[in-house]
Amino acid sequence: MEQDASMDPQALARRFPSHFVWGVATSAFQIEGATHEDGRADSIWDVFCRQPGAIADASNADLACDHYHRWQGDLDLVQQLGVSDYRFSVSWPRVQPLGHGAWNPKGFDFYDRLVDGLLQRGLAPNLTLNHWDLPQGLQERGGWASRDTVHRFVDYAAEVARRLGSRLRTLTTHNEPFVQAVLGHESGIFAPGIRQRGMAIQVAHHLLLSHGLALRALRAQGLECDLGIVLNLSPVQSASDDEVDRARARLEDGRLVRWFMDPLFRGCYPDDVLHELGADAPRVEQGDLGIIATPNDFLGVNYYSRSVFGAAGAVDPRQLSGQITDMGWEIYPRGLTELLCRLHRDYTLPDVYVTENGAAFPDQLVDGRVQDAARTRYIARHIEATADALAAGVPLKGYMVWSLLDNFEWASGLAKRFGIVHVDYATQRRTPKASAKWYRDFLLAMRASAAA
Ligand code: IFM
Repeated sequence: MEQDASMDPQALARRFPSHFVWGVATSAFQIEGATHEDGRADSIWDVFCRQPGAIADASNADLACDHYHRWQGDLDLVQQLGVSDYRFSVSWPRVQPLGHGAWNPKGFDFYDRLVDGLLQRGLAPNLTLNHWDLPQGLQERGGWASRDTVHRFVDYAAEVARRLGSRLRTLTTHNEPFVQAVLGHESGIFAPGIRQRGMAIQVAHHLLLSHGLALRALRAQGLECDLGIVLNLSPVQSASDDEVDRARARLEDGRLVRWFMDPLFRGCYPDDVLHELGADAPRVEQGDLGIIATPNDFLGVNYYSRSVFGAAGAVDPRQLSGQITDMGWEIYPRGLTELLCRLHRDYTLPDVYVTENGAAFPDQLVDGRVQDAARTRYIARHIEATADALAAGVPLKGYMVWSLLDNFEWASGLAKRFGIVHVDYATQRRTPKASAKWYRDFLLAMRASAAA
């Protein structure tokens, strides 16, 4: 493997404080399988997977990593990495099959065991309530486009917090509201597969509103763990200095970054995006923006790449630096530092975590090993970029790799592998890749430098 300075675990470890949080992340739908077991009902993604052509390789998540049955071995793998934290999500239709009405005790038993299993292994649980798998029962009542779903989410949040909250380190309301709103309701390439821009904007508003209301409800019930939200963010750059390119890049920054950051941290939607939306602007009731701006204990940032826009639209990543992952996303570690520093400059931030960062590559298992040098370099260089942001004063508290396991990569199906642990879907055998070994060595170096 080609080495560069950033890949030396010892040198990198010296750049972080000993209390920095290190983790790996997953989500329920992508790993659990057991989609029809112990009372779980359909989520919008189960239904979406059945639509011909929706999933690139025609796979589904019925089995995925079979984590529902293999969770103990998977938590052992997490422990062996030497991380302090594990980020996972609760499947709403597993614990409340229809998204309203009756709770499912067997569903809660699973998360009870999972959280206890983490604590027994000395791992801090970081729970996400909504990582996209809305109960289909709620979609049939209008889904996130309906204001009623906001209140159903608050009920769900309160029940999960009542049962599990005292054992968590952090609780996240939503993962990536942009993706749920825009890919799910504007481009329609994700569940529930709708193509209506006005609806997408209303969905985004309801996600944000439910976040603020849930925070208030959870604090009122005395929940003590840290509460926050996770956004997918990127620096959005202009293809040239031309004013038309710059204007388009600024608008796209508004759609991706400011549309979510401004209401959460300033209590308003950005004027330029509102203006451009025209009749598609969201219906906002009095008091909504104040609720959305309820203070967070933390902000999670999921970072994979930058975006570059010209007047004609997004620039193909292959025309940029030339280094791309299996998703076709450009490898641009410096963008993580740029993004975090910009957020720190433009907003008053709470604690910040990089809650997802990682890359898909077409890994091959050869003689029982996966030599994923490209992923190892990707992770090391992004940890280095995190250290640069920390040194610049960003209130960073942790970093988590996406993902622990190869898993169901949504509309791309099982073919795209993000794991630092390889999963053979035919046998369900797990094999830590070279990147997992590098991460473990880095975390050992972290411990050694903390002890020194
Ligand atoms: O797999 C997803 C995850 O569910 C949300 N963030 C991006 C990842 C890679 O596409």
